This record gives sequence, structure tokens and C-alpha cells, in this order.
Amino acid sequence: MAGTRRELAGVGEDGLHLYTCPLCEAMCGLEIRVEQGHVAGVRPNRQDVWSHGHICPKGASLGAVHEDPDRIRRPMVKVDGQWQEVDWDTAFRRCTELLAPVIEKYGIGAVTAYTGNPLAHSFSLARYAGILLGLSGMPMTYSPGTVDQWPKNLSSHLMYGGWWSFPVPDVERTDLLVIMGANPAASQGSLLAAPDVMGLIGAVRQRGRVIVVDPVRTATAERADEWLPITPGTDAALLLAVAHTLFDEKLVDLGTVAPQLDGVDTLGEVVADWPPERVAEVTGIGAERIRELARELAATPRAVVYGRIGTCNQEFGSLASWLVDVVNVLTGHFDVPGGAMFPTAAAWSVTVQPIPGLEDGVADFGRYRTRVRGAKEVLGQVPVSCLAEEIATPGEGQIKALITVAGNPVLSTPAGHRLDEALDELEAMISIDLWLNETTRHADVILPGPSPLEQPHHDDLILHFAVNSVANYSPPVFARPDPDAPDEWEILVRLTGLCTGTPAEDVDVAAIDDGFFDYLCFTQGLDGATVRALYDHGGPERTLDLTLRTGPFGDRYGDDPDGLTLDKLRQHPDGINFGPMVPRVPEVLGTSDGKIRLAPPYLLEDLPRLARRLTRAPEDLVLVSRRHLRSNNSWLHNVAPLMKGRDRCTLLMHREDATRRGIADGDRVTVTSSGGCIEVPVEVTEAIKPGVVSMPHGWGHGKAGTRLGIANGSPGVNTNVLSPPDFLDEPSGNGALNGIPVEVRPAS
Ligand SMILES: Nc1nc2c(c(=O)[nH]1)N[C@H]1C(S)=C(S)[C@@H](COP(=O)(O)OP(=O)(O)OC[C@H]3O[C@@H](n4cnc5c(=O)[nH]c(N)nc54)[C@H](O)[C@@H]3O)O[C@H]1N2
Ligand SMILES: Nc1nc2c(c(=O)[nH]1)N[C@H]1C(S)=C(S)[C@@H](COP(=O)(O)OP(=O)(O)OC[C@H]3O[C@@H](n4cnc5c(=O)[nH]c(N)nc54)[C@H](O)[C@@H]3O)O[C@H]1N2
Ligand code: SF4
Ligand SMILES: [Mo]
Repeated sequence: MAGTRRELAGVGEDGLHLYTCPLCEAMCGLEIRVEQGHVAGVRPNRQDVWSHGHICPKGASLGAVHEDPDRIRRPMVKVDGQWQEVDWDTAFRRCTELLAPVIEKYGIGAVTAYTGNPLAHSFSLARYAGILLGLSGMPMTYSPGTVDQWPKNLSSHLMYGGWWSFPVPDVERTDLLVIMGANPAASQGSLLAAPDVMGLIGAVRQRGRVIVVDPVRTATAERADEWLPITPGTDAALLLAVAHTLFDEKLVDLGTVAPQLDGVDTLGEVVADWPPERVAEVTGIGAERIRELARELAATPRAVVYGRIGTCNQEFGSLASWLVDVVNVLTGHFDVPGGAMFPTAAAWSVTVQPIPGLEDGVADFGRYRTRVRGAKEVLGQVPVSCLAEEIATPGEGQIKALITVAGNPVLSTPAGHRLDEALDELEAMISIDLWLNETTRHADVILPGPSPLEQPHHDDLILHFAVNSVANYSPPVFARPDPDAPDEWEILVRLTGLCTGTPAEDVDVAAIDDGFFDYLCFTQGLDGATVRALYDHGGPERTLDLTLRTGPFGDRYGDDPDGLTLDKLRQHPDGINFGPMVPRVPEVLGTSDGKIRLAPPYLLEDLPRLARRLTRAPEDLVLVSRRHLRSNNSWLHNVAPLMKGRDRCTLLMHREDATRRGIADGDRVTVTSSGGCIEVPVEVTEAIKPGVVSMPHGWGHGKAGTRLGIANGSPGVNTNVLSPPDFLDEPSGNGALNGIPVEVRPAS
């Protein structure tokens, strides 16, 4: 019934609510029916101008997430090892009692934070994380960024002068899509926000071709025209050979961005050393197939290569991330429809502001190093795998206090089992989280935010990866049970104040919020006090209105009366779609000379390391990671409807590899790496390259002191026990969670 107007219920009322799912980059519009104060049903919103009726099982279970009896609803304080529910004032006083003495004794350098993945999807946390990270004075903080997209941040910073300027594959209009190291059938798209991404990929096949480069024949590969099984960690070599062929066969076509390119000749000289014959053996892809891939890309007017986590979380993540873009540029598929394009978000994000001192894409890294390992800072982050040793190793500068925000690093980060032990040594740990899980069980205080359905929603960062310029606003479905409970942004502001010397309970939240707002106004050439006078409230809604109104479609506070405002979005509950991506070069570039740097020296310096990889003795077996549609990293395993079906925490192994080891389907095996050892059941398959095994991450529940009734019933094992903390992509410091050498034996 396209276009029909429905009667929508108000916040907290029974009836029909429209809500954008905050769980992944697909940002599906949902219809949520509430009866007697409970979610009676979740259905896709077919009138949503972005998702047009797409949904997955996770979105359909948002009601179960909200109703989860294990979800933390009131602050909790640990007293003599026992949790007590307390009021908010008591909880903040306890934070002060814990943190103030640590800062007084050791200084703020002994305090750090870990900010996890759901933050990027949260209305409140995403818009205010910058306050904690920027104003608290903590010299180093940690995040899953360095087990995720840090290599892409790095290559974008160096090439475009914008560390969050990611070219996104225009899947709506391309005719040849090469997917490397991504499985959108499970993930629903990553650094690629698209509505019903598998539907769009199916449509590419109707028009043209889809090729998947992955060591695993994933559900995405099953639905592609061709699967190219690649040796983990060798994508950079493959892409160098593709670029070689483009130069060698005079297929280079720089397209519309030609005037902005810097370094084309250097690149030509570099790739001359990388003929397909040189990389065929190590990649496992024949030289002629590589040449043909280059020719197909060059000959197809609308073609694009898309690389994601498999090309980042690996030994040569920075080179691979850079070279994906290089190949798109050399084939003329950059900044044009059907190629890789820079999205235009309707609301600009605080998160993507340049790092002070690094505005121009300079390679000024290692401005500080970690105390224990000497790991260098890259774009303000050090490898997250350093956190455990920084807590556990005594001496000047030892970490004594930790704040976690929406993160579960015990399961998500390399050698999480060591972190699990180290967390007990902290003098203070405060977690902003909704569950008592493997990480937060170590906390002294847990400060819960409202459930997703008790918050408004409009994505922040994710809309910068979206194939359409879309804007929408969802009011909360439910009213807060305790109207006086602070929102998560307020918690962040109080903890920031605490870090700078004010007791958490005394922090003037409104003043800090106003100061932050004034700064945001200042970046737009506006006077904060004047703009603030237009509002009767602060918080993320005010920030959203500012970023919409000063964004590309905004009304600029009246300059364009037809322009976008939050009020206008409220009147369009199905969202407003400003259409597909448009060319943005050169305006999007942050380099001082306005150029795209095709051959950044910092990345070229890493090529000898890749060359050494070519002659390394082949590994017997290497481990890669995978995702499942009904998991979300570590944290949706407590939702009963998502846990139906057979055990997902299994080791995928090729039949030949299993037979050779006397292993049968369903057998339990031990998997050993230089990092550690786990025991897990095997799933024997032909849908994986021989010599490669695959494990999902985010499992390993069932720990004492957690409150996860359902997850603890199907705990699985933590694959990150196997991730060696020092196995890294060197230029970015990103963890190499794929391509880990392992041994597999039948369990005794
Ligand atoms: N349902 C669900 N959705 C999610 C998540 C989730 O946990 N569950 N997590 C979210 C998050 S945080 C992220 S970052 C995104 C990630 O989204 P994607 O990037 O799509 O991640 P995966 O589904 O893990 O797919 C990665 C693929 O890389 C392959 N691979 C491993 N090593 C290599 C290699 O060396 N080379 C190549 N070419 N391929 C390799 C793996 O076999 C796997 O198929 O998903 C998001 N969406
Ligand atoms: N081996 C291996 N390891 C990996 C990966 C891999 O591919 N392989 N992928 C990596 C990637 S890409 C990522 S992003 C990381 C994820 O790493 P993390 O972000 O550390 O892990 P999550 O499992 O997403 O943890 C989310 C936490 O947030 C809490 N939470 C959920 N919603 C909210 C909310 O609204 N507010 C608050 N305050 N808390 C909330 C949950 O209870 C949970 O504690 O894992 C990484 N680890
Ligand atoms: S694909 Fe699923 S989890 Fe992702 S936004 Fe849509 S409903 Fe939510
Ligand atoms: Mo991620």
C-alpha cells in the first residue's frame, strides 16, 4: 500500500510506531506494533524511502532485545564482590570515589577508555563520544577500530586527506562488482550502507557480473557468478598484479579525476615489479585469470572493486585497502556513477572532524608510543591488543582505571583471555553498558543507558557510507521508565568532567553540552550563543538539528526556507531520500594541494614486507573469521529468537584437510596457534579453500559472574584466544585476525 498514510502512535502509546533499526549499516525502516506496553510485532516498513521493506531476523527481534530480562535497567555497584542496584546519584558518587583517587595518585595517564562498536550506531553515544575522547585528557584510548577499518582510515587519510572519506561502491548502478573480503549476505554491508544489499547484488548479476574474492565460498559467493578462492593475506599482491596488467596492456584510463591525480607515474614504476606470474602461486589465483580480471574491469564502463574486513583485518591490510582504491582509479571507475564514490550525508558527523595536526593527510605517525611494546600511534590509536599489557605490566604509566563504553573487548580483541585476567588488576573500572557480560563483570560500576527502543534514532557516522543521501528521524517507541535517569550522552559528559577533576555528581552537564555545541557552531561559522537561543533543550537532538541544517541540504537557519531541519524530518516519518551518490572530487579532498595521492610514500615503504611474504614457506593451515546473519559481534546471543537452529560456533574445514587428519564432521578438535589453544566442533565442508579454516568471533560466553541466561546456555568458544596480539598490519597497527597459522588435531 505504497503512499498510504498511517495513524502513528505517540511515544509510549500502544499502536503503530515507525523506527529505524540501529543494529547494522542497512538501517532498515521498521513498523513496530505496541500492545499493552509491549512489542506485539515488528515488520518491515515498505514505505520507508530507503529500505523499501527490507528486514532481517535481528531487526525483527528488537522487541526481544528491549524485553530481555537480563538487560540492565538500573545502575549497579559492586560491593565486596556483590552487585547492588543503586540510584543514579549513588552510582555517580561511587564513580567519583573510585576514579578521583586514581587520578590524584597516578595522574590521568593511568586512565583509559575502550569505546566499542554499538557506539557508532547509537543516537546519543555517537554524537558525544568526542567529548570523552577529546576533553577528558586521557592520553591514549582504545577501540575496535584497530581490529576493523583502521587500514582504510589510513589509506583514506593518506590518499584524500580525510580519514573517514571512504569511497563506497555504487552497487545500485554498477555492472561489474568485485567483492573482496566481505560477506554482505551475513553482515548486510559494511562501510557500504545499502538497503537490501543482497537484493542489489542480485540486480547487478541481472545486468552484469559479480565476482567474490574470498578464501571461503560464503553465502555471498554462492550468489555470485564466480568465486576466486584467495590465500588469506594476499589481496595486496593480487591487486598489484591487476594494476601491473593495466599499465602493461595500456588499459589505464584515469577518467574524470585525472586532473586531480598525483603519483600516477610513480605507481606505474612500482607495479612494474608485480607481474601476475610473480603473485599467482602465493595468491592461489592463476596469472591468466588475474590478467583477465584487469581486462574485465577496464572494459566494463560501470565496474567497481569493493574491499572490506577481510582486506583490512590481515597482515597487509593497509596495502590492500589502498590498492582497492588504486584499481578503481586506474580503470576510470572513481567518483563516477557505478564506480567508487564519496557519499553525501545529509547531516555531517562530529566523528569525522580532522585530527588536529593531521589535517593535510600527512604521514606524521608515532607521535607517541605505547609504554610496554613501543607500538606507535597511528591516527590517534594504538593497537587494541596493547591494552592488556598496559594494565598488567607494572611501572610508571601503568593503566590503573578503565572506562568501557558499549564494548566487549574480552571477546572481541586479540588475546581477550589475557585482558580478561588483566581487568581484575585495575583499581577502578566503570562500564556504560546494558548487559553484565564477559567484560563488564569486571567493572566496579555499570551505568546502563536506555534500551534502543527508548531512544530516538538518526544514524550519524553510518550515513557517511550510504549509497543514497537519506535522512530520517525516529522518535522513541517507549517512554523511559525513569524519566530522571540520565541519557548515555549525559553519562559521558559526567565521566569526562570527572576525568578533569569535578566529582561526577557535580558536573554541570548543560554547560559542557553548550560549550560543545558552541564549538560545533564555530566550525560552521556560526555564533553558538545566537544559535542556542533558538532551542529550549540541549543534547543530541539539538546537535542533530545543527548538523542537518548546516549540512548539504539544510536550511542554514532560514537562508533556504525549503531546506532540511529536524522538524521537517519529523513530518516525514518514512524519511527523505535526496537520491544516489554524486561526483564529489575535488571538493571532498582534504589534501592541501587538492590532489588525490595515488602513491603515498608511507605505504610504498611497506612493499618490501609484502615481497618477503611471497617467498615465505606456505603455512599448513591458516585461520580466518566469519560472521553470521543472526549474531552481532558478541552481543545478540542473549536474544532467544536469534539463537534458534544448530550450533554456529564451529570450525569450518575443507574435506581434504579433515580426512588427512582423521577428522569427521561434528568431531571435536583442538585448534592451536602461537597465541593459544581452543577446543571446538568441526563442520566439514567443500565451501572453503583447502588449507584455510574459519571461526566466528564473539563467542566464549558462560563465564562466572555474567548475567546472560540465554547466551550462557550456548556459550561457544572465544576464537580470539588464537589471535596473537603482535600479529599486525604494520603501517596501521590493525590486528591481523585473518591468516593466523594454526594446527588442528582431533581432541583427545
Ligand atoms: N549479522 C551481522 N552483521 C554484522 C556484524 C555481525 O557480527 N553480524 N558485524 C558488523 C561489523 S562490526 C562489521 S565490521 C561488518 C563486517 O562486514 P564484512 O566485511 O562483510 O564481514 P564478514 O561477514 O566477516 O566477511 C569477511 C569475509 O572476509 C573473508 N576473508 C578473511 N580473510 C581474507 C583475506 O585475507 N582476503 C579476502 N579477500 N577475504 C578474506 C572471510 O572469509 C569473510 O567471508 O559487519 C557488520 N555487520
Ligand atoms: N576474530 C575476530 N575478532 C573480531 C572481529 C573479527 O572479524 N574476527 N571483528 C572485529 C570488529 S569489526 C569489531 S567492530 C569488534 C567489536 O568489538 P566490541 O565493540 O568490543 O564488541 P561488541 O560485541 O560489539 O560489544 C558490544 C557491547 O556493547 C554493549 N551494548 C550494546 N548496545 C548498547 C547500547 O546501546 N549502549 C551501550 N552502552 N552498550 C551497548 C553490549 O552489551 C556489549 O557489551 O570485534 C572485532 N573482533
Ligand atoms: S539488516 Fe537487520 S540488523 Fe541490519 S538494519 Fe536491517 S533489520 Fe536491522
Ligand atoms: Mo566492525
